[in-house]
Amino acid sequence: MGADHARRLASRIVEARLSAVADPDVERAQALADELGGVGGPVRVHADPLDLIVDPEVDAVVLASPGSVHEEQLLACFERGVHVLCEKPLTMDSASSLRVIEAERAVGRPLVQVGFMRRFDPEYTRLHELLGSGRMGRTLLLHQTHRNLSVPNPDFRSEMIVRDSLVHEVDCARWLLGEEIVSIQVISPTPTRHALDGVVDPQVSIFRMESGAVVTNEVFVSSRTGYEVRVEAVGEDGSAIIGRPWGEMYTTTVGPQGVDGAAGSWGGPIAPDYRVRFERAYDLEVQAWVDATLRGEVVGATSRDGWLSTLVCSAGMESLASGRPVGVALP
Ligand code: ISE
Repeated sequence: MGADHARRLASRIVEARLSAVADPDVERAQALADELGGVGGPVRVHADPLDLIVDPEVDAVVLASPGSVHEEQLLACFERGVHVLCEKPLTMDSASSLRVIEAERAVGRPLVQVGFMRRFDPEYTRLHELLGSGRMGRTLLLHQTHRNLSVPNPDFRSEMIVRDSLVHEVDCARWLLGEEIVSIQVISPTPTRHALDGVVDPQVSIFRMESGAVVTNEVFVSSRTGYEVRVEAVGEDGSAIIGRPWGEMYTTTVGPQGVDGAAGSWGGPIAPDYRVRFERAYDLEVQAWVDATLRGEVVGATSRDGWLSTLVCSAGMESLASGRPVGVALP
């Protein structure tokens, strides 16, 4: 994801220049710097992200590191008072997210945007506007589907589905409905034979919202079909679906060898991963971050949104273990 954002910053985002990259694997960072250095001027290379954060050439930082190191890196960004786009999850638990929020407040101005890129996806923003307009009446239900092709990490664990994947659905439910999640239940169907040993995949979870609305979520990260993310919203006066794999255009092909009378079929490719499916959303997200940073503002999901999603995911992990609904201790 870091390389993806670096390429985006170097070539597609206006009013920004990629000045440095950091990776403990310095050879990898150097190869990226060599690739992108020609595009917008030299790119400095650091092995330690904390050195990048204090590099005088750096005015703003994108963190695409694992969530477990976000707290330390965010605090270093606050020390320098630089804006930061931090990939989700903000941190791994509520206590560390709260420490981040307090440190940001101590700086005296908001600095963090959390990388919930779906808030910038054109289909999601249309659905957000529609639900907010009230044209479908009150929203009663959301059905969210989130499938990944496969899991690249041999150390993958069931909790990562909650913390790294379901966290998007948590943010979308809160943002689309404009209210908080009050309880979560994670149900474990029979795991696919393609899941790693001991991994609960797929998972179905149910959110209860403050208004009484219910959100159902399927997260299936070894689906083997591709990257599929969609939502159906059901209101009192209508329903709406986004993220259909066939998008805006529905195409058909003739039947086998064009035989007269044989029914045709429809179909097309499915995106292999989020970098492809949400490419436009990421571009819009990073451009909005750069524009807001230049104005000294923050757009999109804030550190508070990051904290609240972490809080829901912690309850989700408790429910994953027990199978029972767990209340979210909202402040
Ligand atoms: C990954 O970290 C993401 O953020 C993707 O959007 C999600 O689909 C995937 O499951 C996560 O592992």
